[in-house]
Parts: sequence; C-alpha cells; structure tokens
Amino acid sequence: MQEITLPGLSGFRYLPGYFDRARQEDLVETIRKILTEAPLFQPVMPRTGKPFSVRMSNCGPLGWVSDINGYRYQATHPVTSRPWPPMPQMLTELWQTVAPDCPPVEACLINFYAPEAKMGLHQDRDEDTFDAPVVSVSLGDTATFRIGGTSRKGPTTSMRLASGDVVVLGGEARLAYHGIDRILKGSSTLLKNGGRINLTLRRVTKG
Ligand code: MD6
Ligand code: FE
Repeated sequence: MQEITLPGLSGFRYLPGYFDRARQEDLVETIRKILTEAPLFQPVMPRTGKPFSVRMSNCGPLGWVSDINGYRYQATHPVTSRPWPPMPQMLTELWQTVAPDCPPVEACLINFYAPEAKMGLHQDRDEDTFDAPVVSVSLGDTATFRIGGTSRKGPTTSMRLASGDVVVLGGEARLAYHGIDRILKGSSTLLKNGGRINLTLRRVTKG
C-alpha cells in the first residue's frame, strides 16, 4: 500500500488505491442502499440560504447537516426525521485501520458531486473533538483536491483523488483548509450515471 505525505503538513496521509475495484463496487452498493433509507438532501449555507452544489446524506449515529440556522451534527435525517442508517462494516474497518487508537467513528457524511459540483476551501471544525482524524474515501469520477495549512492564506497543494483513494487529515492536518476545485467528468466507470461520491468519517463527541 502506497502512502504519500506532505513535508509541511504532519498528520496528512494520502493512500491511493486503498480500495480495489471489487471493494469499491461493494461500497457503492452499500451506499446506494443507505441512500434509499436516507435520501440525498440539498443543504444550504447558514444565513444566506444559498444551496451547496453537492447533495448530502449520512450514516452512523450522527450526521452533519447545514441549513439556514447553521452547521451541526444531529441523529436524524432533516427531511424524513428518521435516524441515520447504521455505519457499514467496511467503513468501521477502515476507521479501525487508520485510527486504531481513537474512539469509534460516529458519523459518515456522504457527499454526492454531479460533474459541475465543487466544494470551497474549508476546515472541518464542527466536531467537539479534533483528537481523531477525518478520513475520506473517494468513489467514482476523479476530483482535483486542494489542501493548504491551518490558515486560509498561504500556499496550497493540489492532487487528484481517484476512485478508491483514501485521505486522512489528522494531527496538524486535522484543521487544514481543503476543498474540491473540480470533478473530471467521465473519468471513472464506477457510478453508472457518473459523478463522484465522497465519504468522510468523523468522531464527533469527545471519547
Ligand atoms: C471531498 N473532502 O473530497 C471533500 N474533509 O469531496 C473533504 O472535505 C475532506 O477529503 C476532511 C477530510 C478529508 C477530506
Ligand atoms: Fe472537509
């Protein structure tokens, strides 16, 4: 297994090809089942109400939501009011592998990117603890991922995240600014209708 780090950003790990094609297909099937129970919803920005270009859902005991009132974690789907579906075993195992000393994963945010979608530079900081990493899995079309440091200004590095790749933001990198500049439409055959799914695994509460 290849592991790529960045000299100026400790705690950043890029694990290209972590999931092989067969396991990516398993994971997509699992996510599709989750999305029949907890459909993708359209989040909007706090205050402005401007819609995100990605659609979202979650699995696990807690899910991340954004609406006019703010960003938060909650135990139920904002549209159906039902509890989020359970965390799939493949994701629990990924968490145990890359964060063996951390308490169990509590939330998996599912982001769906149509080919035109992107994600502005942001920090993941809505959790009560930053001791555990945020772990991401990319499925489907390749994305251009940009990561900088813990200040919004300053240099950034770009890399392509392909289907099956895993990124770990722990340590100093836990609060690094990052985002998705673009999706490379048609770059993967994994999702029948194209686009990209990104899963981010988080510990939300203090262990
Ligand atoms: C994405 N990723 O890959 C957006 N956050 O679509 C993230 O926002 C992210 O890749 C925290 C940790 C890893 C990530
Ligand atoms: Fe993020």
